[in-house]
Amino acid sequence: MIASRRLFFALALPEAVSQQITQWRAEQFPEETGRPVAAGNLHLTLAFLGDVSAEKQRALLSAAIRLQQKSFNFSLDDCGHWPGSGVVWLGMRRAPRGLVQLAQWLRSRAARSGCYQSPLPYHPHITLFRQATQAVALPPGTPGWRVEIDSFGLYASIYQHGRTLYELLENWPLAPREGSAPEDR
Ligand code: 3AM
Repeated sequence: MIASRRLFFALALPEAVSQQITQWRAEQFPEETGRPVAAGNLHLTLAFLGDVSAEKQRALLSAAIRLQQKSFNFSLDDCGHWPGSGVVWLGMRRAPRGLVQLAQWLRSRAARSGCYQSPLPYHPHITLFRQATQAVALPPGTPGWRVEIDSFGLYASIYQHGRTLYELLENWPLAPREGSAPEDR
């Protein structure tokens, strides 16, 4: 039997930003909002793959290594609540083209490998709380953290001793941006 793992492609946040986000979250949201995601688990999902066999994982790895995509940056200047899925999230008003292209490419590659992809439009976000099913008073704004992204990774989601851990399996660099102007791409 081929072992399968629950996998997803995602962007990691710089540790300093994750710490600032969790501090801001603790100041802005009451404890009863939901189950907070641990600072080390904050991430932005690009494509969820589900349970993937070792064989399919190999095919996805070799496809990802061929991907050519430039680095990009974004501001985390938006925040919202999806009561249906119980998620309070941090996101961006305007997603850079590089991010949307990267996610679309990975999602379509995943679909071709037989990984079901939700038909809902892709909304890049970082989950702050889960199980937030009651009304949430959202803060009037966010500090708008600016994040520079120069790599993406493949992660395994592992549920162990009542906790979810994300293990980075592989990380791929994105190509440097032309020039040094801090513009979105
Ligand atoms: O980035 P977020 O937190 O929105 O909710 C899971 C998490 O997304 C999502 O994959 C990310 C890493 O676990 N996820 C879990 N099960 C899923 C499913 N069946 C799923 N996304 C889509 N379909």
